[in-house]
Amino acid sequence: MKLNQNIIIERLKASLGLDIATSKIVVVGLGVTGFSIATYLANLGFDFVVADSREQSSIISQLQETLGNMTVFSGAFDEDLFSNASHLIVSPGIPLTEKAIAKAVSNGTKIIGDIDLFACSTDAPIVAITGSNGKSTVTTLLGEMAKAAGKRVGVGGNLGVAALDLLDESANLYVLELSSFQLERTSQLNAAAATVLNISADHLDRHADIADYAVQKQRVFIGDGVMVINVDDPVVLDMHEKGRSTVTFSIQTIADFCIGKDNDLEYLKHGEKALMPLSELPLEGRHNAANALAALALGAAVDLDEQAMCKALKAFNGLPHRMQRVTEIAEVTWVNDSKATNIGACIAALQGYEHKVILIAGGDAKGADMRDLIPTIKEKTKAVVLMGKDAELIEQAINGCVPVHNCSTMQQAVVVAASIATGGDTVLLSPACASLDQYKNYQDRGDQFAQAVMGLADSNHNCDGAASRSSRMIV
Ligand code: UMA
Ligand code: ADP
Repeated sequence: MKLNQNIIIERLKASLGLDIATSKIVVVGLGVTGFSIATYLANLGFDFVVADSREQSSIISQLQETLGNMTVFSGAFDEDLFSNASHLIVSPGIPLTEKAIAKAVSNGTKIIGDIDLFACSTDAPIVAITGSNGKSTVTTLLGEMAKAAGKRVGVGGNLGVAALDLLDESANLYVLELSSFQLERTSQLNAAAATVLNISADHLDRHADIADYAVQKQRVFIGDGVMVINVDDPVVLDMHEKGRSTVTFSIQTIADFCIGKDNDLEYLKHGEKALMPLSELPLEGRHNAANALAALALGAAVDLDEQAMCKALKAFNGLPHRMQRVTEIAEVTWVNDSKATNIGACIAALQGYEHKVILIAGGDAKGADMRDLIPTIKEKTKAVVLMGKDAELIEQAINGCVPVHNCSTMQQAVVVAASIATGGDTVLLSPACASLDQYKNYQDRGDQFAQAVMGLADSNHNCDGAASRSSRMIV
């Protein structure tokens, strides 16, 4: 449900001080979010200008084609422009410590984000999902559950489609994935149900420390909606506010949504009720059982039908680049977990294996302490192949506890991993780092991995017919 324009305009004024007649607004950043903000403001009749630090961009002409001739400042941010504004609506990728923004704040300019605008523009319930890992999986899964339960649901946010682009009069539920960057500039979110899935070190190049990162994540609970709490994570458990309506989930202990055993068979349970056998969950790994329970708990908090949710769960095969089996060549399984852009995701991936794997890791560590990986690397890997900007940092942390091989390209890393692997092994790309030092994004990194692996499959096919018979394409 999208509200009528006059109501939205009134709410923006009452909640955010955005006055259609007097506010001086600068939309800062013109990517997916900036474009959605500009379109939203223009449709409501607000005057505003846009600033983007890139000198030239096709998105500027695209914006002007869509919305008519509007003022876009490109190049270094103008301190006077920002300080003279009443409001800066800042895209998540732009740090609030940016000099021109910090100066404007000290002059009394207000900072808001797209999620604030979104929250003022609908009365439909919002489910808000954040955490260090699992956000996209849980958001997509819950979207599927909502559809199965007959909801007209808008699914997006950090997942890809900007929240404001989801606004639709016919929607009766929104499921939003929210990042710490979005949350740090949000004050109006009053989600019907919200969760912080887990906290592990990430984005420490943008946040002062892990405590600050967790505080920004905690903002997902602003308001009085249902708190969905992962009782297995002590940092998350600490966020619980007494007196708030709460649903808990756990893969380790008893909770509202948890795992129970009956005749040696494990079940996903709601209270005493067995919902479905864990074995019917198509997603691999214990962490995905936690994701399934989180989605069930969030769905229950907004009254989705349980049977419909379980049906969606059984049909959900996961997202690409997350623990995705690429292929098997000569009895070696190759797995693409390129979306593991932090330590927590890499640890979860490794812990899902009962045997030792060959790990391909490295990239931009974003300020994280790589020593946190070591106990799991010791326990779960037989060798580590390293590449990317912070390879040396990881090698120092590993300190010889398992064999390390250094490579400069993915192609090389795959060839080296193949030379170490023997029948029955798994080679896992789970980098524990962001990809931007060497790739366009994590998808590009995952695609290059899959391509290099398929190249091996081809050469295997060309030189060994017998080996090719055991080479099975799974993607
Ligand atoms: N820009 C500047 N100066 C800067 C940095 C950026 O002018 O110093 C400009 C860029 O030139 C560009 C615009 O700002 O024009 C980009 O804005 P943005 O980086 O906020 O990116 P968007 O395209 O608006 O995409 C954002 C999210 N990106 C980030 O948070 C970095 C997308 O999440 C999200 O899907 C989208 O909004 C819709 O909500 C991506 C992401 O990587 C997937 N998120 C991080 C993550 O998941 O780890 C948080
Ligand atoms: P996000 O959107 O938070 O980055 P994704 O669902 O895209 O989360 O998964 C990102 C990475 O984290 C993948 O490598 C995935 O295997 C791993 N992962 C997913 N869920 C969890 C979880 N609950 N705990 C730890 N790691 C997880």
